[in-house]
Amino acid sequence: HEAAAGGTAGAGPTDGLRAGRRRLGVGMVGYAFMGAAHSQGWRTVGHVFDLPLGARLAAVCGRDGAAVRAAADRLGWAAAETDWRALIARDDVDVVDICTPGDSHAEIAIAALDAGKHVLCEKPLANTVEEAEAMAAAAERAAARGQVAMVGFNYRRVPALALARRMVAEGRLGTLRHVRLTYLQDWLVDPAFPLTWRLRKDRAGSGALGDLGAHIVDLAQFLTGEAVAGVSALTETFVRERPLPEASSTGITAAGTGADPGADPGADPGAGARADGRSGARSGQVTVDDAAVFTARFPSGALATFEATRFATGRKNALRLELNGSAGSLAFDLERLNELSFHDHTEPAASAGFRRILVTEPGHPYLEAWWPPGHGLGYEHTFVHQARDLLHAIASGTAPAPSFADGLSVQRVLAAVEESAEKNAVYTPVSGPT
Ligand code: SOE
Repeated sequence: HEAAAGGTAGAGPTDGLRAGRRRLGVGMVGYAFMGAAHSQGWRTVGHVFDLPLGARLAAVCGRDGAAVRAAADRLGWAAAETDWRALIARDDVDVVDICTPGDSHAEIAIAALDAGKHVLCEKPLANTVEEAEAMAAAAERAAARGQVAMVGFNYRRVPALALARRMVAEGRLGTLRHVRLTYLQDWLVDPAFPLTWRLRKDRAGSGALGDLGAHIVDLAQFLTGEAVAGVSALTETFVRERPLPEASSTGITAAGTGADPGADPGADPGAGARADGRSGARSGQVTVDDAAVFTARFPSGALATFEATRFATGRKNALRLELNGSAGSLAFDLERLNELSFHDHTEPAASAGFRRILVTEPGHPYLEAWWPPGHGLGYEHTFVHQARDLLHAIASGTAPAPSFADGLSVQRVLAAVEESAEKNAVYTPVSGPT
């Protein structure tokens, strides 16, 4: 499956790959929001980092021939395919990058691994624990053959969060007591927002829980180095019926801006679709949660709280977290992603307090290759870092992080949250004498 060596004169756009190093062919399935973000990562990685292996954007795949060809031109892919099986079978594809809704992750990932390809799969890993288990088993079999399978929890690659992990591992926070994470967005507040794939359980697995909650569960486990041991949850669907989407509607936009991986032309109405007698407009049932809140316990005894919602007006992509330990605390907000707040509790109380670390120094994770201090990175850089880490894992033959096993562990937490919410063990305050 080897593609042209890097640095060959006349072999297309050049990047920093040293002569003689191999360039892997990437084949990507899905091409809207996540596909665009991943494309940016693959296009850029070799121009920024000194890599043991390069990447070539070999082919992109989607069902609509004209649309996928346009996407290939726009995003920089050498070829377009309309059948993911044909993409996997290509000799010039070494890595299969899955950017589709969750209902196709398992089938594509397992087929790609069985065909000898490395795999990068968007989060959440799957729609069910059973699918995630099958994927993790396929990844384990493939690892024995030297293949790598990684799940796309890209926020691990925000430099400030990689630094937070380093500080926790170094013991800068002492014994962790509280782990507090929220992931807040507001794009579903309008009840006229259409019933796109992200609102359908058969396509997305769950709602805010799998879309946003998966990120914060992964981050909590990544930052603490511990697996969630038990959860207690509430979920709610605030708007239970929505208009059916137009052909151009996508996952998080009402009309086709091309900004989402789930561009879903010809989406079928889904369960519960009906004709509205008054307007003639058709609507359907929302079959996922709009919000999930849950508490959790870590084996060390630390307590955690999580909140995931698409109904937090004014919050666009507010992934916020705070860790409190016996020796200090860390706080982070994705809407200010170059900053990490740190309180060192070992300092004299008179001068201690939260201070802002500007995470743009060359000694900070991933920053050695970017701009001078203070110039800052953004959302898209996390996908460049993801591509970098995957290429390093392939080159060194080491297990990638987050692995499919990590994705499965998140999936199990999501399933436990759903089970807890269904059982609805809510205790009513007992009234007594006033
Ligand atoms: C939409 O809610 C979304 O694009 C998620 O699907 C992504 O995983 C998250 O990073 C940003 O928001």
